[in-house]
Amino acid sequence: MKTVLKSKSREVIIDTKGPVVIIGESINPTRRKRLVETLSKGNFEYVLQLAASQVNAGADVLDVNVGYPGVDDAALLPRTVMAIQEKMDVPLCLDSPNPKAIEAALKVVEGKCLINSVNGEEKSLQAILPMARDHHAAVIGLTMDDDGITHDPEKRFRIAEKILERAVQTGIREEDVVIDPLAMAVSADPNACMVTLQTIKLVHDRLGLNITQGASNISFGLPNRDVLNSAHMTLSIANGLTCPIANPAKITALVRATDLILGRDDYAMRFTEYFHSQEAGEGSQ
Ligand code: THG
Repeated sequence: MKTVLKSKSREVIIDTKGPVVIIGESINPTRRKRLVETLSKGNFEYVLQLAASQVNAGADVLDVNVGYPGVDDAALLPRTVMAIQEKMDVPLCLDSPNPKAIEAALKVVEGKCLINSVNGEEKSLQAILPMARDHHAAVIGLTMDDDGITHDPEKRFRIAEKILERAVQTGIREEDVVIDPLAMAVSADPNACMVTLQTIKLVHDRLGLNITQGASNISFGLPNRDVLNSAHMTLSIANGLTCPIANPAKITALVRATDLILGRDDYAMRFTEYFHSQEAGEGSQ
């Protein structure tokens, strides 16, 4: 199954057979106060720097999240999208729980973006799915619903199935639904990663859809986050994860290595090219 995303003139194909597509996570104000400060003043220099450094480090798509207490993201998200696409030719993932912010950003985004996100709640399905259809966007479906977050992989799977059914009924193509099995902090729940890994496998085996996750979520509150994120990333890819939202500066090398091991990188071309590009200093900004 192939999900095609587009910027002004470039196309990124997320294929369930791989190789893995990296969605850069860093345009996100969580612990990045400077991002909100600069954006609120209409200064887009820092966000453009985050965009360029992530692309140089291996991001294929950029997640754009400007949500922060006190920020009107229905106004700020479209302005940020415009600033990024004026300088960069890379598909975007519009990240907001606020349907009004998504709608405003869809009006200005070029190409075919990924909406982040819809979930199984009735009001979310009704607000987001028609927008995705009307703007020919792909959409991430979070496996939670009106009952909240379940810790049973079979139940998360059933929510994924429901989101897919509703999307198709609305007029969205099956390949434009990308499922998020919910990656949560393993410091808070020792079983959190296993539930996510099992959900990935069920969605991969039974629905054959592309799968994303906020991969760095799992290591919140723990030391040595990079090692934990890397171990979880490899296992997730082996189970069917195809387009993680992650920090490319920290994860691209491991993703290239995993694709190579899984037989998705003929003659180690992508693996080798990545190392040469980083040696040449592209990733060091
Ligand atoms: N699913 C979907 N979208 C999501 C998430 C998800 N969007 C937001 C989030 N979760 C994924 N994005 C991030 C962004 C940053 C971090 C984690 C997840 C992060 N930042 C470092 C920190 O907080 O310490 C700071 C900077 C860094 O080291 O790069 O961890 O689950 N669909």
